[in-house]
Amino acid sequence: APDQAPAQPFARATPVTAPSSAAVAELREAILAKLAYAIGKTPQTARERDWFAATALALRDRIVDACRAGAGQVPNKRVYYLSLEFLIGRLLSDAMNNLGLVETTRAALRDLGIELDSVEGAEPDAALGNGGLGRLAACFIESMASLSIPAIGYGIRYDHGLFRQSLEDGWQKEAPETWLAEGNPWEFVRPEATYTIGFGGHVTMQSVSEGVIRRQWHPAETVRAVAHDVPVVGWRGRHVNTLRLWKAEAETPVELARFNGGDHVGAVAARARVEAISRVLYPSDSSEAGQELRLRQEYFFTSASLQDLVRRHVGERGDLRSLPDHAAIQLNDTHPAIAVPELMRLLIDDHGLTWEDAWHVTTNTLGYTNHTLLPEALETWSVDLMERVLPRHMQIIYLINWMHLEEQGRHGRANAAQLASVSLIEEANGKRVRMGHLAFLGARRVNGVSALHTDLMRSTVFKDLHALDTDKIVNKTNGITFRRWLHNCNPELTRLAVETVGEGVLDRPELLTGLADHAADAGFQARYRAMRRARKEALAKVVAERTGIAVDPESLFDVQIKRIHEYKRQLLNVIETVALYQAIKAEPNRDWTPRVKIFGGKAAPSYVQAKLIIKLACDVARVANDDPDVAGRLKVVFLPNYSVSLAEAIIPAADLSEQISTAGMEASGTGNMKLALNGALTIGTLDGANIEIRDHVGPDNIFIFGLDAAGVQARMDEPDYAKAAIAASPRLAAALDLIGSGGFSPDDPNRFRPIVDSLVHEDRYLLTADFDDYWRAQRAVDAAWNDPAAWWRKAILNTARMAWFSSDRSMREYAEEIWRVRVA
Ligand code: GL9
Repeated sequence: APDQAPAQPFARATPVTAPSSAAVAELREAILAKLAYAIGKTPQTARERDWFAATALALRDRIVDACRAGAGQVPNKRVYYLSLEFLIGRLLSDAMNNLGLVETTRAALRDLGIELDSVEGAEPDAALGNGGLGRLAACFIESMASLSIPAIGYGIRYDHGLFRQSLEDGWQKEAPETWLAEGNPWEFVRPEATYTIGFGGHVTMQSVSEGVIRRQWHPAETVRAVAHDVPVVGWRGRHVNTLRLWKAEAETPVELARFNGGDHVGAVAARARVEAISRVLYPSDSSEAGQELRLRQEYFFTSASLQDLVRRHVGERGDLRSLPDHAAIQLNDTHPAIAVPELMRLLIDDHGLTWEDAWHVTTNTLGYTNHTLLPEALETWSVDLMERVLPRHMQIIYLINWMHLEEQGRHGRANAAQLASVSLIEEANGKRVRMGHLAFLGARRVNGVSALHTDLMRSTVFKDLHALDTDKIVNKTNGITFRRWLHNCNPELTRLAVETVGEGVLDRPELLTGLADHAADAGFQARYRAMRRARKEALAKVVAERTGIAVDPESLFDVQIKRIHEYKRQLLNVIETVALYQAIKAEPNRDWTPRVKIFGGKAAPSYVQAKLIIKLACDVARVANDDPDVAGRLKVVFLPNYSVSLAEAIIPAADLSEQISTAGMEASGTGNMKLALNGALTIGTLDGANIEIRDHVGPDNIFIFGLDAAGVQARMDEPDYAKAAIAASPRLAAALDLIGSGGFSPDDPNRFRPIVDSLVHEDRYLLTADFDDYWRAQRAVDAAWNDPAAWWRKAILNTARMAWFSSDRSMREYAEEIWRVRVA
């Protein structure tokens, strides 16, 4: 299929000693047996997809073997990672690499006349997430397995993951994604792990003894949550964890009486309604307009996961009051924040604990990670909706809030403004439950995802809650798994690292620092450049196949890949592209640094402005790519259907990494880490983890520009700041004129007026304020590129100094300070 991402065209570097012929023969026979008996095909009738399924099933057996080797003893403490999103991508290369079977598998398939690359290419991405938040969960699950931290990831088994994006004349079109269309060879269905999830109904009260009232929820509607387990094998196959994804199933598959009465559609209508819960991933990045189905999804997977872990604890330990000693439950953003009242409900209503005991257990078991401070992304649910869908939970929330506000009074903090700011209920526009506040109160630790973001949590959104308990908020800077984002996606760089600093680097990324000793070495630089060259040629092929645009691998590949969002400022990059286009046309004979601007990313389907920005990038691309005046100097590419596997092809080929969000708005970023690790130099603002990346790679090896977070706040208070900035920058004004007057849209000259108008009149993301400094930084990039020895030294130093950003480091920090579990 044209939008399937390419498989890696190069041999992986993991220097497993050449596979023994016995191991190859054994795996070959295992694959053939799967092909025959599990798939029902012969080598003659098998398609690539069948070979993929047979290979995955054969490898899954090895994962099960690894799992059984470690089975038997009950771990002292487990981590439960609750996340509405797991953006996994493909699993085959992870599994092969972590089992040390890449070369064995390649040889086994080659014996059968099949190329591993084409088999890898036949695996669909598991795109059960939108972006950074979901991909972080996938990196964390892999790291926990690699560190042998006993963990279960809990999420939803969406039938349809993130939509497929196509570009029709530059306009984004969405189509359903169908990763399960041909089954999923990695998963085990576990019908014995099925739980009943309720919605709606009413709550009864019953006096059980003097002063003790038992409340019982009687839901009006129920749905079954059925576990589907995907085993996650860690590095060197030492440990296997489980990703448990819940599928919604109706209690009654068909209402037979209605069916027999001739109402064939009505007979399955109720089923369709409840099964909608796990049908589709919500394609929003950050904000979602309080839809009931979304609340149902959140409660569905949270309740199933808590019921599951409570049952396990009771089976293993008996008394639920010891739950905090044996379980750490991490809430990935507020999506599972309903866990706070749900755990209270299970402990009190179902298991008879007192309120005090239940609150102690809850607040010593839960942790909450915040991933954004953007106001539109902070979840709130209307009290009306909550009372209708989750009446018992609403009672518990009110009681938690009442006790919390009482306590404020006892501490003499009872002024109205303070109480309003720490209350779980927001009263501004109709009563709404603040899910961030709820998660904050219910958790023992609350964490941000970069140093700056955590500081901003303390000083803005959670300021007053923070004052009540200054130990609660801690920082845990994000990380990325190097197995996927270096070893699997960049075999040449991995081979180079292994040959330079030794094989131990695969286990201990801090050994990468040894590369710094070779950063100025001409011979080493040549090999590093050869790596990049190979990757750029491979990407150029992908670009040609997908877009028909020819790009020259000699050019600087300037990459911005991420969700399309105004705060991420793809528009700043596009406007700079326009200004560069104008500058080249004005002075065609200057020695311009040849650049290819590469964009990739999806816009939420309802996000009109983001879709218009995609259209603008595509229109600018068409005009610039057709203009002989800039040929050889500037190319612009928008790669459709950005995905995890496309990222794996782009990142090792990038020379420049665009991380240009408005300071204070990108909580962390993780693409910034992947690109810098692979040796792309960052052009970025002092936002999120960019600041820590600068601290690690050194200020000379990164291009920083623009206002910092404090500067942004100050500028926003100035009247008409955008008009003033545009007036002061002829270059910006000229670029905006060309865009606004139809220079890139002669068929519809007013098409981009809304974009220009939003900048002039509002510019909420301070693009005009940062434009000139961004231009300056881009020209500094040009100059640096023209000094190859200095450029490649910087690139190598980036790779050498990014070790700290391994998600293994993040997981060790969570384990020690939040979960209190031992890591070997
Ligand atoms: C995000 C932040 O915006 C990112 O800066 C951060 O790196 C990740 C992971 O912590 O979380 N929060 C958020 O809602 N999204 C993030 O990427 N959005 C999506 O996942 C689409």
